[in-house]
Amino acid sequence: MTATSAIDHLEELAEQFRRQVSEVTDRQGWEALRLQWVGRKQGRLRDLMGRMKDIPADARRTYGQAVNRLKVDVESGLQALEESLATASEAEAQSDVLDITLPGRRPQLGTLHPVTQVMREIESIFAELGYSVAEGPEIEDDYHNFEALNFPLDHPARETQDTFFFDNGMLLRTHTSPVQVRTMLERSAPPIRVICPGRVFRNDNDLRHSPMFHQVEGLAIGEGLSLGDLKGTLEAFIQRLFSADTGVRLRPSFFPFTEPSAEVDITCPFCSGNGCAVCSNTGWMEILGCGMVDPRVLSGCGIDPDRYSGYAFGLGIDRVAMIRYGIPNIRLLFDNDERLLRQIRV
Ligand code: 2U9
Repeated sequence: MTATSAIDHLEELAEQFRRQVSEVTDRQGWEALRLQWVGRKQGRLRDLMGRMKDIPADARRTYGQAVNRLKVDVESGLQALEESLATASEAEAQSDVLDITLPGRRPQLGTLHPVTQVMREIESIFAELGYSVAEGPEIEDDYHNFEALNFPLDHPARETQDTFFFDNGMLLRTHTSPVQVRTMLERSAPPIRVICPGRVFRNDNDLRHSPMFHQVEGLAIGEGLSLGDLKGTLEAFIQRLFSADTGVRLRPSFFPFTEPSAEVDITCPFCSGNGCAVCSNTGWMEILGCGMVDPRVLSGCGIDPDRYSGYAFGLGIDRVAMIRYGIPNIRLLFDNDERLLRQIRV
């Protein structure tokens, strides 16, 4: 072997060592590599030093220096590999430690929004009373939102201060009543018993009003339905939603779509009707609107008012959620602030 080819061979060996280092994954592999290269008896470096006598005298110095460089590279490579294996095994050992005295980690659970919780509860109460759920579009036309419900052309709700209109005359529904209109128009005949939950929109924004809020409206149509049936249904509903001893009273009111119409108060759930700051010491709280469906609305929706009668009601779900959870400002419901959402779990 010439001196030049012996030195080239050393470079190949250095490359081979680097490859082997990259393949070692554990302490045993490291030990085998160490023996192969720097072992006292059969180590490759010892063997390379032994070949010095075969190198021509004038090249021995260069060859010796090249073997030394390889030796330094191999030794430092082995040392670095040993350290990195030690660090990795320490990390692995630590990750494997199971301290059974540590308290368990409770997984973070999401929750339904308070409005959704109340909405589901209302749906399930009415399901028990024989009502099904109907839904409809949030973008409506004037006919389904106003005309079919007997709103006069000059009614203030038809003004842009109260209703969001699109340029093409369509609008964001101001109540879920158009869903009942659609239900009556679609069904061939009564009996009808539906509740219509959903988002509604009004051009209103203050501490108690949000431009988007949630309503549930209900409608029952059949033969011989009376104001007594309406009151009984609402009492059953309210006493399930609040408590069995909640008092209910109807006060005369006016809506274009019902006649007679009434506002419904319940005894204040905070003071059981004795008077407190929440109910301004009256003992009562307004919660619902209701009435017997106006015969003009029935006939406009294809139902014979001489044969059938019906009642309807509506309530704001957000308001119920605010009363139930003591939330003072409607905007808190829609800010998605986790501090509020975390407190309200069922
Ligand atoms: C049809 C016929 C009648 C739905 C009704 C109310 C009374 C009512 C308000 C409660 C609080 C709206 O969210 S709120 O501001 N609603 O007072 N709603 S009767 O009457 C209907 C609906 C559809 C075809």
